[in-house]
Formats: sequence, C-alpha cells, structure tokens
Amino acid sequence: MFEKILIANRGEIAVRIIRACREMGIKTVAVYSEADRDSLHTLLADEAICIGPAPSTQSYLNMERILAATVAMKAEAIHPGFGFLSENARFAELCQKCNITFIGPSADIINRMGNKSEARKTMMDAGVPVVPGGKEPVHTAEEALELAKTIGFPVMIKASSGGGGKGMRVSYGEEDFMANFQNAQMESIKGFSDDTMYLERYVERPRHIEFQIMADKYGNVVHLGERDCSIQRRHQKVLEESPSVAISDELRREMGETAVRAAKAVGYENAGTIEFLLDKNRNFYFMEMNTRIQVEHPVTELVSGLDLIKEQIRVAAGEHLSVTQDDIQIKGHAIECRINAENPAKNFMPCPGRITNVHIPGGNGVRVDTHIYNDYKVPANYDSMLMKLIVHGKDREEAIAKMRSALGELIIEGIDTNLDFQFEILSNEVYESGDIDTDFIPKQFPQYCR
Ligand code: MV4
Repeated sequence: MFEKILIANRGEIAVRIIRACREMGIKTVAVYSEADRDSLHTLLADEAICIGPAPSTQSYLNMERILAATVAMKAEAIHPGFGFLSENARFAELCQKCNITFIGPSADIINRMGNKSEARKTMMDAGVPVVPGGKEPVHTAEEALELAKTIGFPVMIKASSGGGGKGMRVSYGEEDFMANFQNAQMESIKGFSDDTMYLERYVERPRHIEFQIMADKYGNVVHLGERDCSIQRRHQKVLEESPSVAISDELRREMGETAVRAAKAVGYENAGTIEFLLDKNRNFYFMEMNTRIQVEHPVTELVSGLDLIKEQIRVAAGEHLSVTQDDIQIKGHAIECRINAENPAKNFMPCPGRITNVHIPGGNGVRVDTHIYNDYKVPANYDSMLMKLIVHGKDREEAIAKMRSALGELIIEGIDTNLDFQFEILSNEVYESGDIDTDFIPKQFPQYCR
C-alpha cells in the first residue's frame, strides 16, 4: 500500500480523499493555490504545498507544478478527484513517466473514452446498445445531412470532443439541419479545436441513468447499481439519487451487466461511470463513459456500503477488488443535493464571499461532505459547490423526508445559496411521484429558466 498520496484537488472532494487516506493510515499532501491558504483541505492534510496563484490554470491545472510537488514531498501516488486534471490523459501519462501512480485509469483509456464518437464506436463493437445513428464521425455539413436523412429526424448533433452540452444541437428536420450543424461545429472548433461531429437519433425527454463500475488490474469488474441524475439545469446536475424508480431489479441486472461489458471491452481499471439515456419505453442507450470518481459517488456509497475512494486507492495499489458482484446488495434509497454558492433568482449567478455562520445538519442517515466552516471565504476562482448533503433512508419516501428535514436544518449565512431551490424540488409533486426526466427543471421551474 502507498505510504503517501498527494491530492491534486481542492474543496470537499479533497477533504473526502484526505479522510479516506487517514482511515487507511496513508499520509496526505495537499496542494493549494494562493486563494486556498485557509481552505479546509490545506489545513486538514498532513502536509501542504502552495502550487501557485489563484487562477486554476496556474495552480490546480498546472501539471508541472503538481508533479514537482509530488516528487519534492515524496508522495508515490496522486489522487486527481474530479474536474481539474482528473480526465487529462497527458497528465496521467506524465505521472507514469515520473513513476507516480495516477489513481485512475490509464492515459490510453482516458483518451479513448474522451473522444465521444470513438467511445460510441468502441461500444457498438462490444455489443453495447447505443442511440441509433452513425457509426463514423462526420466533418462536413453535406455528409452530415445525408447521414441525418438515413437516421430520420429529429437528430442530435454532437461534438466528438464535447461534454456538458457544448457543441450539441437538436435538428427537427432538413430545413433547420444545416444551420444547427454549423452552429454546433463552430462551438466545437472554438471550445475544443476539433471539427469532428457525430449524429444520433434524438431521444425525447430521457432519463439520465448512470452505472458506477469499479475495476481492478486483473480484469475483475463489478457494478454498484445506478444513479438517476435526470434533475439537471443547463447540464449541471442538481440532485442525484440511487436507486432510480424507473429501474426494476431485472433492468438493473441487464444494464449493470452491460456496463460491466462496456468496461471490460476497454480493459478498464479503477472507478468509472457508464452514462445511459433511458427512453420512455425503458430502452437504454450508452451515451458516454466518465473515467473519474464523480461528484455524486456518495449516493452509491450509501446504498452499496462500499467506500469508493478507498476502493480506488486499493486497486491503484494493485490489490484485488474487495467485493464480487454477488457481495453487492443495494439497500434503501439515497439522495444527494448539491448546495452551491449561487443565486437562483439571478440566473444562478455565482455568489462567492465570506460565510458568516454555518449550521450543519446531522442525525441518522444524514451525511454532509463539505469544506466550509464559520468565517470561511468562498473564493471566486473555482466552481460554486459548497456542500453535498446526502441522506439514506429505508425507501425513497423516507429519504425524501430526511432530505427535507436536513435542508430545513441547514443554515449558511453571509452568501446566497440554492438551498431554497433544493427545498422546492423536494416539495414538488412531480418529483415526489418519481416521474422525472431531463426536462424536469425547465418544465416545473420555468421561472428559474428565463
Ligand atoms: C442526448 C439527448 C437526447 N438524445 N442524446 C446532454 C449532455 C450530453 N452528455 C448528452 N446530452 C443529451 N444527449 C440523444 N441522442 C439528450 C441529452 C440531454 C440531457 C442528457 C442527460 C441529462 C440532461 C440532459 C439535458 C438535455 C439534453
């Protein structure tokens, strides 16, 4: 096992990783920017080293600084968390060259899954269902239109290097296709310096269902059930839960086996997520694979009982998976609300600043992953997530009741947050009924979507 791990991240996930290491008897090194001198991860780690100025391009994204810090502090491994360098193939490769273990999959796999049209092709070859559409990517509007006609409208135009909804357009017919294709492609060229596009049939009002998988170096892969992440706003997840009310035990087995097959097809290692679209008729289609630990991993931890961060560290150190598929049983229901420093009434504008007072809820089945504390100043340089409030109940009804209770108890003063917005979601009848899809927020909260 590693003696010392460097955490190449900040905020609640850095704190989460430090705690896992401490429980495992592993020493921790935090890296921090000049804006994070007083951040909890900096204070909590055994050692901490400043890696540069506040902007993330000069600190948390600065590969050379982070690698130099790792060597200087004599850490054997880097945990990248999520965001920042977590899905940067070049960084994973540089780690390997420096004889440092990158806690995640290989650079080759990050590359292959980061290219969405290649990932789609790989999955088609592995017999994983994908949304009907083209197998090869397209580069010109003319060849795209020909392909679109064979797929049938409406079609979804997607950028191969895309993600988070960037470089993505729906076309409802031949008339609007060219303009939409060109807009999507322009966005892709601007955002990712890549004109490679691909087409899929448009799936109306799908659910976003993702399966957590975990793999060791010896070809063993398990899945830990699904998360329903349909409640999103502008491709930002707001609330996640596990299990999904839309998934029967039989469908879970089928989708889970498919997720495992997808991971095995690329020789996957470490934690990963297979994203599916689930349509109205319960057909599921591979969408993307995320090659990192995700923000919403705690809901899976609560229903599966597995500590995903510890398992990531174990398999990265060469240990076998600590569980087999038969060991895994999904128990109860978990919900996570992301609490952000933002103002829902002002188009969710980020609201950094000093937190003057915090009261953190607790109790049976309530988990809080956060880095905030009284008098902490939220820097303006990073994303606005302050806290993940996660609850675990015997069923969905109990989990909803617990979340309402916990949200009601949570106090964050001094800055604006989306706490009331989360409470409104938990009080919404459609949410309660479980009939949720990716249109939930625009349909139920149009006043927030102007
Ligand atoms: C789709 C889709 C419908 N049909 N693909 C959004 C982000 C990117 N990862 C893929 N996305 C979608 N792809 C086809 N063929 C609808 C979406 C989508 C969506 C997906 C998951 C969660 C929220 C969403 C909100 C709008 C659109």
